[in-house]
Amino acid sequence: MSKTALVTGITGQDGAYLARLLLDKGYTVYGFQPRRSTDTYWRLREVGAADDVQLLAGDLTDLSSVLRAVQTSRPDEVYNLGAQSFVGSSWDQPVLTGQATGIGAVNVLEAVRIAAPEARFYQASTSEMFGLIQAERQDEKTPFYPRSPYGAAKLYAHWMTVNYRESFGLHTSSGILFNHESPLRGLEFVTRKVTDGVARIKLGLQKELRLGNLDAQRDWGFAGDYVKAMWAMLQQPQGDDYVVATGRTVSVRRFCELAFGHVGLDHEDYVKVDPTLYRPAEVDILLGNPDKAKQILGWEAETSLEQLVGMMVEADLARVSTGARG
Ligand code: NDP
Ligand code: GDR
Repeated sequence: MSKTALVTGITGQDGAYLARLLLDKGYTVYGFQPRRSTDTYWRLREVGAADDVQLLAGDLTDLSSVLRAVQTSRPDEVYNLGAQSFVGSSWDQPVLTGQATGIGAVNVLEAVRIAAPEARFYQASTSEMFGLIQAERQDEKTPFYPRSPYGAAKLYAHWMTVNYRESFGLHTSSGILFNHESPLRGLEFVTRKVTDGVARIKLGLQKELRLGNLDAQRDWGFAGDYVKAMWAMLQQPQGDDYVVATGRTVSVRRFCELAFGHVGLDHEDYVKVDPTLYRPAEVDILLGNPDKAKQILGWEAETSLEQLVGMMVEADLARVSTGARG
């Protein structure tokens, strides 16, 4: 019999790739979706999943709607991807971030505990929880020291995921995912801001690209690879925590060099540093150790940074030249 999954954050980057993956595996897929006044389905359309997922309206901050979604969908697996996920906005909206990103996860855990205790639960945890803690490579045993309201809210959700496993015996897993990007990434995140800027500059629609801290280093992978790790975690006999990363880190400057270089331009001619885009506190370097994911889940990043940059720049060139949304 086919399985049923409930995915919060289904209209986001990872939600779209995960929906596609689950549909391809024969799942019935329900998406939990907050009401918005504008169309938020462009990503689901891009992966050809918009007509195949069943959407349930609600908000992560509203336990009654989360509970109803779990009761209606009767899921075998619940993926909690919904969140206020932009670190930059989290200083402007710390309370909302705490409610959606922190309490929201607990609302989903509670709904699972009440209405579907046999369901397996995935929490979208993050390398931002490591924050200030530098290690040769950050792994499941590295301590946490979040540096933003977002990181702190995610850390609460992470520990609640662990606690619901240990206290109530629920099958809960926390994927500590490092940055993952794609042509479906939101424009506010630096990689997509860069590849969209490269496309506009190449096509003569923009003259320069203003960025903040170019020295920050990130372990960037491809979102399409990372959703496979989420699914693999829920196929294990026990819930657990896993770091998911590529094991390679580069600076924002180097990302710019690759992206501009892809269309034969020199980033130094176009990138301008704008100090107003610096954050109140920065996470200087993230570099993950995905050995446990490889050993237990058989998961490895399949897409190189160079392939990822090429894929994103090409998608933005096509989008900008046709005026397509995204
Ligand atoms: P996105 O920002 O693209 O998607 C977030 C999703 O959450 C959207 O569908 C959004 O809906 C939804 N959402 C926001 N607030 C609420 C709310 N109050 N109630 C219900 N839904 C809500 O994020 P990604 O796809 O990139 O990331 C998925 C998850 O993984 C997030 O939790 C993120 O924090 C986490 N993560 C992401 C990483 C990355 O590099 N991408 C790395 C590690 C963790 P809408 O668009 O309508 O607001
Ligand atoms: P991050 O992603 O904060 O790592 O969170 P983001 O792309 O926003 O920033 C990465 C680094 O780039 C620097 N930077 C800029 N960032 C943005 N957005 N815009 C700029 O103009 C700019 N210039 C420099 C930032 O300072 C930072 O150091 C992402 C999100 O997906 C989280 O939800 C997720 O948990 C983490 O990745 C892992």
